[in-house]
Amino acid sequence: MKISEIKVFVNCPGRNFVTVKIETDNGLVGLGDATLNGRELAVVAYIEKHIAPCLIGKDAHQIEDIWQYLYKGAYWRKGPITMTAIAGIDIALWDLKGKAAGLPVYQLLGGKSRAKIKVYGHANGNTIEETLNHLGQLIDLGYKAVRLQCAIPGLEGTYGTLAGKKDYYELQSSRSLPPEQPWDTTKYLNFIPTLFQKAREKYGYDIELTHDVHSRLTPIEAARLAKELEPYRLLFLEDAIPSENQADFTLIRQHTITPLAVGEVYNTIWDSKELITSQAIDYLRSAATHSGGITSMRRQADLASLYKVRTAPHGPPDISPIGHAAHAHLNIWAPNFGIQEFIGFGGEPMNQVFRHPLTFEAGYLYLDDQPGIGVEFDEVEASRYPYKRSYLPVSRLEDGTLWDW
Ligand code: GCO
Ligand code: MG
Repeated sequence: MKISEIKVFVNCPGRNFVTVKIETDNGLVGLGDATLNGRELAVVAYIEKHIAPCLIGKDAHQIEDIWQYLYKGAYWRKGPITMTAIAGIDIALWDLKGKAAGLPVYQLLGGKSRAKIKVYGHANGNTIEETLNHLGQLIDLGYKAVRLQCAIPGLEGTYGTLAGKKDYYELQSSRSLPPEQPWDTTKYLNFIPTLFQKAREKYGYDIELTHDVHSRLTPIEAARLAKELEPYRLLFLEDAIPSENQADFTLIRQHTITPLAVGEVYNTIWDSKELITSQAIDYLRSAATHSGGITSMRRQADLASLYKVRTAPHGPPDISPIGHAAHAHLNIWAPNFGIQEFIGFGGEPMNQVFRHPLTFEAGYLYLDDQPGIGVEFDEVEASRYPYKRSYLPVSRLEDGTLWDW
């Protein structure tokens, strides 16, 4: 099964997605997701100009060797562009191997550890009341776990206020340049515990709740928030601080029993190694699409399992259905799977472009048995939706200082 062609597509059927298609000399096609929100074209160039020419003629079954060749062989290791490019290729190769074997990818990983995949949704709102109504709707849909985000009084446009807007955080700015949002830690810290207090008063303790700080606190501020949230028993507090400095999590850990989750901006096992081996976190949130594909995620899950850290893959709308399906295979297999972030797919035209094997029912995702990853990509339909430049917002303090996000 030799690689005969590698094509990369970048389209915007509602969101920008980078899709890798690998063709083989025995007529099979493998698909991978290489979408890096706001930096899509850099990954496209990396694959088209630097990777694809080296892979033509290689045996598509040699997934591990190709992974090592792209990681070690480039000399330049790690980083989101490199690791998203490797992920796009790696996921497509697993898809091909599954199709060649006539088996879903989870079977190649070792089979099912569970029948269905527990997910958490997002409840957002401009006010506590709006957020809690949204939470109520998700509970009615059967969600067992929900992330709560709410606009902070006095901080207009803070993220969390975009409920119902299909383009989510991005594509919000009419200028198609990064939108700017205000940030104030004091207002935020004064407000968030009340959101969770009210949620528990209204809905009790059976529904699991999480919160995403989006890296906006310092370690000691994060420790205070996590401690103040203890009575509301979060499933986890996500990205409490910027995550470059792994040792910072130990400081938070010393002060609180609120479980901690991190990893959506990580791209290799090295980024979370200290966090896992020192048991400073409880959930690892790296994504197949951004951290080297299924080959790398499998290793991360195995390392994490030795230290009782569970997986909770990043599942935002800026990962394509191919990336979500790759997670579903990993989640069905991983003995230490925790929970999957899932807020649904974008509807039309996205569903015309990608046919995927996932069904949501009563708080769980179900994965259809199909060979490979199980996603089909309609490239003719996709070509009707050209790439649109878009960015995540940036945060600034009132005095203009650029802040973490
Ligand atoms: C999450 C993430 C997203 C990211 C987005 C960046 O927890 O789902 O924080 O909301 O901001 O995926 O591209
Ligand atoms: Mg997050």
